[in-house]
Amino acid sequence: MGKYFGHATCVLRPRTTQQVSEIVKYCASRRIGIVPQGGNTGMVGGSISLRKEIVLSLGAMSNVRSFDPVSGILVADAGCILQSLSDHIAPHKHIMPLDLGAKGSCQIGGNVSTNAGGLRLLRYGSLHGNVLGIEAVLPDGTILDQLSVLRKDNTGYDMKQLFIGAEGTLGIVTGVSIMAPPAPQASNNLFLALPKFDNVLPLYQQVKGQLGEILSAFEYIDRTAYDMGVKHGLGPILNLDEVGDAECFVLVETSGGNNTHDEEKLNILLESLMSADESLINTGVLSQSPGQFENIWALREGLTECVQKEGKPYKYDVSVPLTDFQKVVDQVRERMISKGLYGDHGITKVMGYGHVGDGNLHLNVIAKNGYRPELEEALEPFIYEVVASHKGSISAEHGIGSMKTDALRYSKSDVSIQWMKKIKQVFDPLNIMNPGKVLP
Ligand code: FAD
Ligand code: 2HG
Ligand code: ZN
Repeated sequence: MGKYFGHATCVLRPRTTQQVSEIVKYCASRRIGIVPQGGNTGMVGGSISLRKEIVLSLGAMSNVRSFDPVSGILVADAGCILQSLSDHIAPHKHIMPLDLGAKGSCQIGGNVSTNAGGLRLLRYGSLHGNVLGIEAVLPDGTILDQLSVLRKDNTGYDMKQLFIGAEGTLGIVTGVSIMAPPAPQASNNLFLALPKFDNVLPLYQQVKGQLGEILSAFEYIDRTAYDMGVKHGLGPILNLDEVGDAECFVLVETSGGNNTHDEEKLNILLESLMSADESLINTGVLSQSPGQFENIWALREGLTECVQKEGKPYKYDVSVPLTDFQKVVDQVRERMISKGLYGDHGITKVMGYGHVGDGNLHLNVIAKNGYRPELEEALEPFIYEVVASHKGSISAEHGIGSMKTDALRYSKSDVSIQWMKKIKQVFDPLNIMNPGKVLP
């Protein structure tokens, strides 16, 4: 993003958990701050050194420790890249329970530490359910071995849950045990253009009703984001004449056990949508080949990169009720217009895309000519206040990092923050683990 700049003077790349433990012991004895770093793809400035803390990069810890094709349980070093884990288990007909655009660079330890959501959450649920165990090095250097391969383990406090989404503030995750689901026999996708945003909710209801158990993703792209994607070489998925003045688009994916059955369901869905008297869609296309399936996904997954090409993005990853998705985007655009900050001298685009099925909106506000303090001041805390007024969350899946520490209070009560601080104090009394992140 060109927004966060690290100040580390030293990067260490341990190869074993034992080495991580020795480094942490050394740092604890001298009160040296440590920033754990995975693939460095996080979006909230969590993996950078704010005040010359050392960076501890997990990239050299990239061994798969075991995979059981019967249970689907995978145990891997934290530094394994998500895509390489997918490739490792693909021949055994399993997939990772999470998938995201950053899969070629992000690491499983980073995914767990940010509690990454992504494109498969609708189907397989969050990492809080899929991670069976972790191995971590605690802030005094002790190795916590909770690398369980058990589905059921009800023996008191479930400490691994604290590390899922802790963003490196409680210790360094060195190993992960995770449940990988069987690969679906058939995957298909459908891309739909909708005349207006108000149709998204009824469409979601209809899609859920007709596709039932095979529905695996329901993703949203507004018109501004779609046009930007096309401009930068993605798609176009649909014929422009048929798209007409569509306000937004939806990507529906199915993953099931029988291609004929799934295709039939999708065809019936598309037909019923097209032939309805007051159709919820302008047009739509059902992928006809693996290439087209990939193209449709490439448009959705490529938006983040296009945003970078378009200018400097202010990124907001929020949870709001589905009905309020577009309202939030429009409110922000109107504010920038009313403040005279919209146009080539300031903000050139305000757009929304995201995981509708999970109520997660990615609001991206683009400054063509670079970040400027007056732009940020107009956006924050305004956006956080809007989100709080919709009883939403200021971070749906990207975390808090260094970007949102002051905004935490919009989504967590004083009591919650107090207890989070107490937990931090118990684990890391010297405050050497990723200082300045998550907690205000
Ligand atoms: P980093 O960026 O290196 O670190 C992230 C945080 O975790 C930091 O606070 C760091 O200190 C900590 N950390 C990293 N490794 C460890 C470890 N081993 N132990 C302790 N702490 C650690 N996120 C989503 O949720 N859903 C998406 O769909 C999604 N799509 C993305 C698409 C793109 C193109 C990009 C660039 C990012 C996307 N993200 C998404 C952001 C997401 O948070 C990261 O991609 C990913 O989960 C972070 O992994 P990483 O290995 O890069 O971690
Ligand atoms: C996604 O869903 C990622 O594509 C990135 O979480 C979101 O670019 C973004 O704002
Ligand atoms: Zn996302």
